Amino acid sequence: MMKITDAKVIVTCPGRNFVTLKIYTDEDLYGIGDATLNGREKAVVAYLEEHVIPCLIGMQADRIEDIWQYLYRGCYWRRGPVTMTAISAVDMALWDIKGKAAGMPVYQLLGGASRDGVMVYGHANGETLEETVEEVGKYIDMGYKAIRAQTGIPGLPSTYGVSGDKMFYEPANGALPSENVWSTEKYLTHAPKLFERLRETYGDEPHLLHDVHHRLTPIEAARLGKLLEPYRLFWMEDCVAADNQEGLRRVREHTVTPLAIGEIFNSIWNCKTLIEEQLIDYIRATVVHAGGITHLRQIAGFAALHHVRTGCHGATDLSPVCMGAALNFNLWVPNFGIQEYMRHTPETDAVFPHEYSFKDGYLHPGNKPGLGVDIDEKLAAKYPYQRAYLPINRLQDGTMWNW
Ligand code: GCO
Ligand code: MG
Repeated sequence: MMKITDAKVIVTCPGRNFVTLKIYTDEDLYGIGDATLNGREKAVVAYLEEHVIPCLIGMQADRIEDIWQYLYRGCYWRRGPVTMTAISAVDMALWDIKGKAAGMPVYQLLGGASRDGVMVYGHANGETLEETVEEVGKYIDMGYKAIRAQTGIPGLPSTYGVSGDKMFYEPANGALPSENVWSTEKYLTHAPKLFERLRETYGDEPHLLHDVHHRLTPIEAARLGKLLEPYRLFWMEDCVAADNQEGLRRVREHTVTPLAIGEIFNSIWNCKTLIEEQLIDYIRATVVHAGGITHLRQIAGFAALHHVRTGCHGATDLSPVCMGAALNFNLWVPNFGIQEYMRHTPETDAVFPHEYSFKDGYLHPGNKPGLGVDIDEKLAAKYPYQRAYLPINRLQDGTMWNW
């Protein structure tokens, strides 16, 4: 019987903040889990240190399901991003331990590989249409089969998805939130031109994706979906804010552009209607924010019954530990769709040595027991926490809007 003897939280900022939970056992095995919640990191640190770790000590490390239920049902206050990120971190660390104890990568424990590799999409962006088209070409040259494209909008000084650093896009860029300005009218006339150019330039083959980042109303999103139909997107992401799940029904009634949503969801209860009414095509919930492998597996199983496939969030603010967990999950999950892969900086990769590797548009988790990711604590200690916020967004008249 393997007991949890200790656990600690490691915060490091090799260019951006990452929170990692490390759980120790009496059998000389430890496991790690990602606990990063962009811009709200310290809330999860406190939640883990003050309210979770004291309960874990002495528990049986192999009882992943029971510990999940203990932390979810047992705290009375269910769900929410902070709680669910903390639960996810524990869950990931325990799967890591179970894999190490079994001498197997976690995808083997889940049921084994369903595919040879995990198709990923990269991020191309530019200030202008020309620049964005060129950036997409660079991803095609690197071997990507799927590329997300975002472009600047004439008349708006900055917008979501466009950054100076092309490879390592990082929006959490200020010790206080920076401000973007938004115009739905300008965006709706400009965005379709990008995809027209991309199909003209690169033909039918590459999968093209686009992220609206929660900015439209359902009827506006429906219009965009229709305008994009000739360019056959792989998906249109977060076209509306899904606080109201029924909003997607309006979009669905009007367009056959595939819909993806869910990077900010933290449980099945955020997407139950979306899935069972088949209002979406891809669910973006991911390991670190949606309850770990244990809960994501349930969401994916429910999605599989309703023709919805997975498309896990994989931005730079999810640490390599989450990527390792997501890749083990993706290699197994029957209804896999795609995995987002925004590369980490070399500094981050050095702090989190990992087994996963990229080849010809696919990632593979590797075959090391557990999640296949570790943390170099000495190196991590060289990068202390730095407060950083995501931007906020205002309409041109100053009204607060969704970023
Ligand atoms: C994506 C996301 C990110 C988020 C970021 C917030 O599709 O990758 O929208 O760019 O904005 O993860 O923390
Ligand atoms: Mg997104």
